[in-house]
Amino acid sequence: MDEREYDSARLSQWRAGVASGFSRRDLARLAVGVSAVALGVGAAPAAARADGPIVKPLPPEWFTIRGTNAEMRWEALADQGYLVPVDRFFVRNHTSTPIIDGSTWRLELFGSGLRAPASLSLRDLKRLPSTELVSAVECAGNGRSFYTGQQGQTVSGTAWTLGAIGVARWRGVRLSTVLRRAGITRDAVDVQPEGLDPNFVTGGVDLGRVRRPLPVAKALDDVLLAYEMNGEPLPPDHGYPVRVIVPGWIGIASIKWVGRIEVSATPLFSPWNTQFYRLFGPAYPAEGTLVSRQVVKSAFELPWNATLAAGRRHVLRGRSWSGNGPVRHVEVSTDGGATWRRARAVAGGAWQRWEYPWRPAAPGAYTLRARATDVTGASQPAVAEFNTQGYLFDAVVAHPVTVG
Ligand SMILES: Nc1nc2c(c(=O)[nH]1)N[C@H]1C(S)=C(S)[C@@H](COP(=O)(O)O)O[C@H]1N2
Ligand SMILES: [Mo]
Repeated sequence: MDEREYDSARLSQWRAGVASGFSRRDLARLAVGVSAVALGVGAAPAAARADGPIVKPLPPEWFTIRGTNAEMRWEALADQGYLVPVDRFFVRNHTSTPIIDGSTWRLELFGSGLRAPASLSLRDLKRLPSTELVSAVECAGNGRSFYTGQQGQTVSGTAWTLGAIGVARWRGVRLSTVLRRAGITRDAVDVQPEGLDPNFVTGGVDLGRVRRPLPVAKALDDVLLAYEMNGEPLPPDHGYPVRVIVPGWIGIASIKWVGRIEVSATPLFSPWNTQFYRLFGPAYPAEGTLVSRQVVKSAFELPWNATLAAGRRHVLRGRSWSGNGPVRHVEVSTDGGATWRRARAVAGGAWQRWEYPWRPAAPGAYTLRARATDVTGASQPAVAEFNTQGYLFDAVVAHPVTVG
């Protein structure tokens, strides 16, 4: 499947009025903030609310709070294994974590791309053949603050550093299994999961439930309806009782607290594929470019401005990852990007762990850089291409440390 073709075909159908969901007029209204938009969001069961936006404890040594979100500090992974434990996993909430009763929860499937509507309980879902998958969930805005911090550019959105990513083991049922049993038709084109969290209201406009369409080819490929994370039932903040996991794609595709899935024979639109999660800017067409797949990134398992002893051998550790598949190699520079040497690969898969021995001779200020190349040959440039909403920051990040 060619994602660019998919997007441009849908855009022309949208202009021609063939698509359903979020209209061009809605987008125009949203852009000028005139009035509330009726989105035709159906009745979904009300969910109880927690006190704050996030339920789990957020100790400051592991997390930085950013509005309704919590970013993982990279030093929180320094003494950890391959997976990110639930207690350290970042949280990205458009509003707040809903408290859902798994015994009354149902997944409703409907739309013009199904032979008939279907409804499943959690027990029904758990009776279907299950599968396990180690996959990253990463926000499209991960690294956004470096557009400003490294490139001096102004972008909108949460000022994440590099901690809006986590890798976990997810267990659940393939979305394809559920769609086939529900009778997906041959003319289905889009599949849109929708969350049970509160409606997202921004700029005085109620955008309805968090939702974003997936092309049917991806939905039938490797997408999971997950009910377990690292061997435990999904925790409330990460989507209890069931969330979508879309390997390789930006975090917004992996809808949490999924309650309804629309399967459509006509293209679907939501604010999350028309306004948000599109690349706008001088390098992009006026209608923007849809974001689906993640880019290549690297991070050191060190605090920002870490202090390291001079004249001693240190082992710098880090992780690199890409939405295109495995990382092929990682290079590290400790001299401001002048010279690069290969890091030692430790363990690969959803992300690549690596280490690099370093003996800094003289005290002073240094910047550490890591640059990964993935299986497709995609690598990390010195400068990321600007887009107004600061998505997909793939440039090499200069990590400052003090040698004392
Ligand atoms: N229903 C719902 N699903 C959602 C979101 C949300 O706010 N509501 N946030 C999305 C975004 S933007 C990201 S990056 C991931 C974050 O997943 P996590 O909080 O489990 O780390 O969830 C996605 N799924
Ligand atoms: Mo996100």
